[in-house]
Order: sequence, then structure tokens, then C-alpha cells
Amino acid sequence: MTKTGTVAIGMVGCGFYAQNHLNAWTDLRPEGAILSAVCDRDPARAAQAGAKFGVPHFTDMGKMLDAVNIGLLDIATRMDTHRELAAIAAARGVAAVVQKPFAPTWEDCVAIVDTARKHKAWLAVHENFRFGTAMRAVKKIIDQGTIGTPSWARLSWRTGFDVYRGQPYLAEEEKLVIQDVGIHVLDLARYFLGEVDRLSCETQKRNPKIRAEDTATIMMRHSSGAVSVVEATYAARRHDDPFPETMLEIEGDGGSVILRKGEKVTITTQGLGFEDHVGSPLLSWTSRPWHGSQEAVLHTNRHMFERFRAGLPADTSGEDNLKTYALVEAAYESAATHRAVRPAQWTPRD
Ligand code: NAD
Ligand code: 89V
Repeated sequence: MTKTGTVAIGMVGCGFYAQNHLNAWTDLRPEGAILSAVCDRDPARAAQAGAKFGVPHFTDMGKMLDAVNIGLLDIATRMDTHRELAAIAAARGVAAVVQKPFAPTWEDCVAIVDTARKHKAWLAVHENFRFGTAMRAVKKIIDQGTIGTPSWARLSWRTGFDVYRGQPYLAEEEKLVIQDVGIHVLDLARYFLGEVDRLSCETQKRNPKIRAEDTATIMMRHSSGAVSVVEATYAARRHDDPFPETMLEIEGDGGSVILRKGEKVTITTQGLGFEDHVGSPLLSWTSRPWHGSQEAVLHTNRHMFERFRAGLPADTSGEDNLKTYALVEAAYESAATHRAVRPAQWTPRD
């Protein structure tokens, strides 16, 4: 990282998950990320966040940008507002990070990226699973060549945790498990095994009380020749539920790395097996079982802040996240047509 100095952070959306963003930005203040204003269209939530974190609060993002010189916007509203808010930021030349899902459709996502490019505005997506401590540890094991070249993987996110209590809107979504959590696991599959040539998907709706699919089983052929299986469900009924952890089995020509519940890892290399624990520490504001996800927010926010300040793209830039979102859309198309699908490709208009 080359640039130094501070960056004023503006938080848009002060709801359920944004509390983790707000706490993470507060932890990053000594490193130069200065939470400077919050905004929520719900006046009570805006006021509560402003009071708790000691910054001015607004109910309109435009008015916040008029009043406070924000360097980086962190937009943690839900996906139906991302295109509108990102367009406002881009038109003002303000850098923005938007939470996942990027947007409700591929077309919306492409429009957000094209608009940011048109205005030369820095844009990223807060896709935090790959920034988690355990995932970074597994990536380091792979990048060190410990298991050779990865050729097969199973990435499994299976829970019966009541996700609907904290996020009641999930029960009403027209597209659910792939768009909400499959998107994270598909991004991890890209992170560990690279880009995808084709994908097949089966979905199920196993909970009669919700509107959309709650279970997806996806198989992918990566450009490297590797094959991955991506699984996601909110309908698992298992003792010792791993929520919100992703289980991994990654095999290469030199060994394998298995990540189990509790962030326990088994590494096999040169015919020998090793056990270790790669756990996420508890922070002053994190609590089980969300602590790994919450800590991933801290690492993600640090990455966004440092890359923006250095004038570099984020690993999960808007353009990068289009490759993950293309897998989401391909999965839904495959489930609807019962055939393998090649993910859409985005090419810059300019
Ligand atoms: P939420 O409904 O609890 O909070 C969203 C907030 O945004 C609300 O308070 C709402 O009033 C506010 N808002 C909406 N439109 C606005 C606007 N135009 N201007 C200002 N404020 C506005 O939702 P949530 O559960 O916190 O989820 C928010 C996003 O975070 C979703 O996209 C969700 O998928 C994502 N999320 C990510 C993770 C993760 O990164 N692992 C986990 C949970 C949720
Ligand atoms: O992490 C997320 O994106 C949440 C989930 C319910 C999967 O925890 O939406």
C-alpha cells in the first residue's frame, strides 16, 4: 500500500448486518478509516446509529454527501436499493462498496459497473466470506503448494439455523438460497479454484413456510479442469450445526485440505496428515455463532479502505463480483432448464 492519510467513511443503511460494519469501521479508526456520518431512511435507526457511534446522522444519502466530505461510502442496504444508491455515488465521483447481493438481476449489476466506469468511480462489493480468517488460512495452504494443484473441491454451507429471525425478508424473497448465501460459496469456489466454464444446478424448496428455494446443489467445471460441488441450504437438520461456517474439502495432486466445524483443519501432504485449528478470534463486539462472519467484516472493510486509499481495485471489485454473480444467474437458469449452463461474460462498453 502506498498512500497514507485518513479516509472519511459514510455508512448507508443502519440495519441488522450494518451494525457489524459500524463496529468494524470503529476498530479501523487508528488505521485511518474515520467513520464520519451514518444514513438510514428509517429516522429511528439513523438516530440510534448516530448516537451510538458519535457521528452525524441523516435519512437521505444525498443530503449526507452534501453535508459531509465522504471519501468512501459503505452501502449496507438491501439489494433492491444498490443500483440507485451506487448511481448517486458514481455521479458525484464518490467511491462506494455495496453489500452482497450486488443487485437483484445480472442487468442491474452490469448497469452499476458500467455507470461507475463511466464516472471513473471506485466500486467494490462487500463479499466477505473469502476474507474470513479460516478461508485465508486455507488459501495460504493452497498457495504454498501444500496440496499441489487443486483438482476437486466440495464447498458446503448447510444449516438449520433460524436465519429468518434476524433477516425476516429472506422468507419472502423470490430467489433465496443461491442469491443470498450460495453467492458467497460460489465466490469461494472461484477464490480457491478459479473461473468457471460451465455449471449445473438442482434446487429444492424443503420448508413449506417460505417462498423460494432453500436448498441448492451445484456442480461446476472450472477453466483449470477442476470440478467443484457447491452446496447451500437453510433446511439442514443436524446436531452440532456449523452455522455460519463453510465446510471445505479441497483435493490436489499432492494432498488435500479439509475444513470442518469449529474451523478445524486437516492437511494431508506428502502422504502425511496434520490437524490444526484456524479459528477466528472473538472481538469486543463479536459473539458466537456470528463471530467468524463479524470478524470477516473487519478484514473486508480493512481491505476496501486500504485498496481505495492506495488507488487500487479491491479483490472483490464490482467487475470481479460480476463473475460471481454470473454463476448465481447460471445456477438459476440451469435449475429452470435442467441443463448445464455457461456463465455470462461481461465486457466493458468503453
Ligand atoms: P436490514 O433490512 O436489516 O437493513 C437495511 C437497512 O437499510 C434498513 O434499516 C433500511 O431502512 C435501510 N435503507 C434501505 N434503503 C435505504 C436508502 N435508500 N437509504 C438509506 N437507508 C436505506 O437488512 P440486513 O439484514 O442488514 O441486510 C443488508 C444487506 O446485508 C443485504 O444485502 C444482505 O444480503 C447483506 N448481508 C450480508 C451478510 C454478509 O456479508 N455475510 C450477512 C447478512 C446480511
Ligand atoms: O451471510 C449472509 O449473507 C446472510 C446469511 C443468512 C447467509 O447469514 O444473509
